[in-house]
Amino acid sequence: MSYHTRLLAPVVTLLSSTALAQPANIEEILVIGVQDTHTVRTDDTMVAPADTAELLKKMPGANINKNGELTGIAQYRGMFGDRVNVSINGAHVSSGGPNAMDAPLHYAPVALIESLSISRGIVPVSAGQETIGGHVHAETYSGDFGNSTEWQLAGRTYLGGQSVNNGSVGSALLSLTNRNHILRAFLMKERGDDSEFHDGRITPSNYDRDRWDAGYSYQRGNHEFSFDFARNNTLDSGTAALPMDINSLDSELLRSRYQWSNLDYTFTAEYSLNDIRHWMSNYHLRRPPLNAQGNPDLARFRNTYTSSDNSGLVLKLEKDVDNGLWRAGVDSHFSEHLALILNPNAAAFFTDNFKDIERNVIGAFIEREMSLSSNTGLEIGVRYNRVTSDSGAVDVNLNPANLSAGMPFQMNNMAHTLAAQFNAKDLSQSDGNTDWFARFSIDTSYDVTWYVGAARKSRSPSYQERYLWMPASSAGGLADGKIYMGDPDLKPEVAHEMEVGFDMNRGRFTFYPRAFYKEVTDFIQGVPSTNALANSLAQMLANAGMGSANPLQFANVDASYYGFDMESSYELSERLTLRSVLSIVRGQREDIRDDLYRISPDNMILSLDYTKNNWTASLESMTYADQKRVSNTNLEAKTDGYTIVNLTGRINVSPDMELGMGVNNLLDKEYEDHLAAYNRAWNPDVAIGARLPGLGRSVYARMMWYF
Ligand SMILES: [Cu+2]
Repeated sequence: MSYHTRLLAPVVTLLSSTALAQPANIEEILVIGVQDTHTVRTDDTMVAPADTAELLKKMPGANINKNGELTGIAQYRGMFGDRVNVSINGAHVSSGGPNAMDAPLHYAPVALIESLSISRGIVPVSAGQETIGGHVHAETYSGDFGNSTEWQLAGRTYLGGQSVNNGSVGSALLSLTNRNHILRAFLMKERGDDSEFHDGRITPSNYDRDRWDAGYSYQRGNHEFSFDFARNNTLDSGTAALPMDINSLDSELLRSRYQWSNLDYTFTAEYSLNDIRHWMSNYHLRRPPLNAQGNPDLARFRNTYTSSDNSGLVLKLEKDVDNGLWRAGVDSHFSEHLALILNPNAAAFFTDNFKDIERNVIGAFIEREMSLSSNTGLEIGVRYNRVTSDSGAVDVNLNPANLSAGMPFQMNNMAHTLAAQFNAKDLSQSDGNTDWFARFSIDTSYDVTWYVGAARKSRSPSYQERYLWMPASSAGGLADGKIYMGDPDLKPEVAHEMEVGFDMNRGRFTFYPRAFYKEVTDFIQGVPSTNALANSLAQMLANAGMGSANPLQFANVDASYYGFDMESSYELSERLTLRSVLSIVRGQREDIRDDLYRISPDNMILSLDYTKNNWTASLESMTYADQKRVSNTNLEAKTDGYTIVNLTGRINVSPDMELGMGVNNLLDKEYEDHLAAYNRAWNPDVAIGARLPGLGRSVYARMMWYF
């Protein structure tokens, strides 16, 4: 793994004319900053799993809430889901499924990405619209312009396999380039069987995904233009932590970018359009629901169709000035969602889980990066977002007349009453949210740059939090086994955060610690529902073997997060480097005594890297503390600590070819992954409701051939 670092503010080179008709001279101004991102480049990092979100485990403060092998939800400093802004080449993808089976990083497969970065701590307001919990950025391969008019063909073949699930991935990236044009294409196929753990298999955890991309870039003079199209089709893929599994996720992703720049100005326009169609079911990959006699219980079969249509536009202007730069822009993200629950055994049965949902965000921001003196730098910015959301009128038919697969008349009547109550509410909502941030850094010499930052960030409720009208588990992949009710009148949550730290680069030693505190007012969290009708319907459904009783109702509460994370490295010798990453976070309610749900346990990575001529090897330990600070509200189970050991090696057999091999969980340690939720699918090896185990030993290999 390598650290690719960027200054807090980019190095700004500019022409400055001095007073009194002196000839103009070129001088360099450096805006003092600290390392504010952590990047993992896939060329330098061996990744066995198919899910890009797994890379987050290696980054300070970051982790993954794993609901399936292709269903990893980004977590940063305790916040996750819609609170963490994920961008892929600058574009934001709104998940097709209301339980985030296709969390945003689903659309950036490991074989396609060049790098994955997190913003450490305070995120500039230009990074994205809603960044209350942080910012993750994936960059895919796009090819490089040549330096003559000659056309050149270049490419990369990536083949990989792993033993834990007989998984394999094959991909090819091709580019035809000269100095003005890039034509590119990408093709990928990956699949895996059910994953093994120490005492068995996680069923279902198989996956299957096809992907192709085609793109074009053009540059001439001050202009650069690009256009990309992708189809990302996920087939049967298990998500044992959720009530259903993926049947299909068919998506078309389109993005386009134009940039114009001269000495003083850079103008960027980005547009993206995503179209996602998704089917899932509770019977095609996992054992279908059974009745007391052990026969299929036709009334409990469910399949669900969902869709997401979303588009984004960003217009941004940067101007270089004497002591830094100005940056201003406007952006929009519009999304539409639908989720329809069906029973394949009862044609008339349906539930509008979500109907004609809209959630639109229009924002504007302005930022300033400046050097205050030769050793101090400041970055400030402010953003305003207008968030509007709405839902169509919902309907339901539990098909009570169908004796073999319908549901009782009484339940149907209760569901109808809930729908009517929901439809009578004012569903159209709009919020005006103001965010700001400031980061100050001072180079104190002695190889240390101190840094302090503060921000106010907000997030409007998700469509699930506002418009879930019938008790159900469609809650953005919380996977706590609870069922939820939404509330259209929820207010946006607002966080105030502070961060302090320093960067030390002293010869062979680097050390980047950060401490943070974040207070969130109107934090959106499920609290025990007081809706008597919803509660009794949930109880009746639970008695009939569907969902669970005692739903939670999304509500505005108060919460806080604090913690510490750091990355550090020490060159023991020319060839040997010791690296470490430490992440500690606490998240708690401030209105009652409770901890927040699904917070990463304290963890530390220690790694010894050896490099020689054309090969490298790395021995790594990942230690997780027990997690006893759990959410009583979410009935969260505690987990014990553990250490797993990983080994990797890579060799450049020729300048064009690299072979890599590794073993994850070398000692085949049996452990519970606190962030992997609970089993919802029948399995002889894991009880329903038990925490899903961490994966067993996996030997994996990859080959990369560049041409
Ligand atoms: Cu789904």
